[in-house]
Amino acid sequence: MANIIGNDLVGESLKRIGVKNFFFIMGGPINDTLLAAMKRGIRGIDVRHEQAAAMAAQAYARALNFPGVCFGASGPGAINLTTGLANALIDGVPVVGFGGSSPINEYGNGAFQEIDQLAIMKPVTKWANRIYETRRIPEIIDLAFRQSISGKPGPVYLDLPSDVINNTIDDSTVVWPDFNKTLVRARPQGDPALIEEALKLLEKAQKPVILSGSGVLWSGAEAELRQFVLDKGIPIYTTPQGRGVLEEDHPQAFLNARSSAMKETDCVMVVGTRLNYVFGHLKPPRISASAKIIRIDVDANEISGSQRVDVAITGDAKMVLKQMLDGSGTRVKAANYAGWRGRLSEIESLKAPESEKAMSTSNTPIHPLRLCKEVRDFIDRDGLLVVDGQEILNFGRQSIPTFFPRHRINSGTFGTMGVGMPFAVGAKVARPDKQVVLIHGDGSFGLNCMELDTAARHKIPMIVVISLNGGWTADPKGDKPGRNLGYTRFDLFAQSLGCHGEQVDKPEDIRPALERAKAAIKDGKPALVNVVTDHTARAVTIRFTKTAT
Ligand SMILES: Cc1ncc(C[n+]2csc(CCOP(=O)(O)OP(=O)(O)O)c2C)c(N)n1
Ligand SMILES: [Mg+2]
Repeated sequence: MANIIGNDLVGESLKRIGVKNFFFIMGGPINDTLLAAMKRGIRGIDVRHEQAAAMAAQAYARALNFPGVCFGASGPGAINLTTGLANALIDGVPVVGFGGSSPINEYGNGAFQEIDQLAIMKPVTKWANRIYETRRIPEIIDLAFRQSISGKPGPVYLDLPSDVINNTIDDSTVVWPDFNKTLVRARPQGDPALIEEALKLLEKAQKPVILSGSGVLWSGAEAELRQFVLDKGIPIYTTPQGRGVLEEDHPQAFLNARSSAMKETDCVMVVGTRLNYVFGHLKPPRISASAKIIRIDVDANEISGSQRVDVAITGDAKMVLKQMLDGSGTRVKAANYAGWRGRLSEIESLKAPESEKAMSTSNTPIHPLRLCKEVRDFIDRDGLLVVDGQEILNFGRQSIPTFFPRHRINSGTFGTMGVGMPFAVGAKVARPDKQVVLIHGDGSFGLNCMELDTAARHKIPMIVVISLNGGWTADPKGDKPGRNLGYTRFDLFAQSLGCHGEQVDKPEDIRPALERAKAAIKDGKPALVNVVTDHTARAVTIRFTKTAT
């Protein structure tokens, strides 16, 4: 029999689960908890705002398909996690957030930083709980990680009251789960009868498309989906979060024909994605009213009665795609859709040169699309690209391709500005072997720009490219409230943090500046290139929603 303190139970649990990194800001009562994890070899990255800790954890999870971990101190520290956790909830990303909190035995007596953190966290997480008994710390941490990845993934929160984590107990009373099994994913198969119905619809179809999302990546089903797409010759379009399943320069990637494909298709197979405004809820005129709809989702609740659906398969994407591959034989074959691919290929070859032309302007101030072209031609094929902002996000989405899954990390349907810097930090910590490039709007950069300091202190080298259009969004008419921010010298700000920093005004100077940035990050510090762009350039994109900014 020996004694053990609650903090060590937290550190030991994280280690046994396989956590290698976490993001945090120090403070009571979690300092000893953080130390307990760090002394077990887990890297703690102290950030400059807790929202950034949660966002970095989200990007880390997306890059590795492993839950990201973040900590906030009690009261305001924990509450600051909420924006990042909410963003992870809307994006369906497994993040495990911990918050120190005031002691249970003083509840209601006005303890330091006392507030009902659990109540605040419940609506912004998939699951939130408080640990009341020291001996149950490992058991409940195991449950938290399981909750984060099971079914549709999402963020979870655990409240760590100071008296629970600072309590010393007899270690023989501790409940130890088998942490080797914590992150084993459940893989429900689809109902074979429904698989058959889905295959029959595809067999009858002449112009099928596959729409997929990040659910495919969480399931690890990218190889099965790629095989299905190529074997069966079915065009695929993904959500911004699910990009890279098929390399976007593949002859069967008809990116520029997206809206025509959606309008003309007669059968849509939706795999691992919600049907929200990104796909126009599959309503006409985006998708024809007569098209047949197949849904494959691990979460039956996602296939709600109000959505269009002909065959609804609840199951894990990897398993269901395997079942479909096994069951389809030669019934569903690429030759059936040769005409359809030909049509989309024609549209592609007409439209691709138009996009290239729009990206090749040489005006000053620089058009954001020209900036995107320079980054596109510069970034490693297997580099991770993070983008944040509005105009620049839209321009970037249309113009810079993705070649591998988990290599494109943006704010999703929650549209959270400020994710860029923390996402880039999380992505680089997850994949230190890869080049990480972040394109950031100047306004959104301001929200978490101190994460450049985090990156500098922790030697997390990345290239940050700012689209400096002097404020929030484009403003061709000059009529938006609070839009103008001026032309901040973010290059000098970067230099003041010990980073490489440069400002660029002319299009031809972008590439050489990016090359110098690439050379400069070799010593482990980040680099920032501040590019003055045209404040009147408004991204024309499919109108997603009724509101516009
Ligand atoms: C946290 C948050 N605050 C405010 C908004 C509203 N908003 C949406 S786009 C945008 C402007 C982004 O400007 P910038 O980052 O400079 O990129 P640009 O559009 O200029 O390229 C704002 C403020 C938001 N989506 N998220
Ligand atoms: Mg801007």
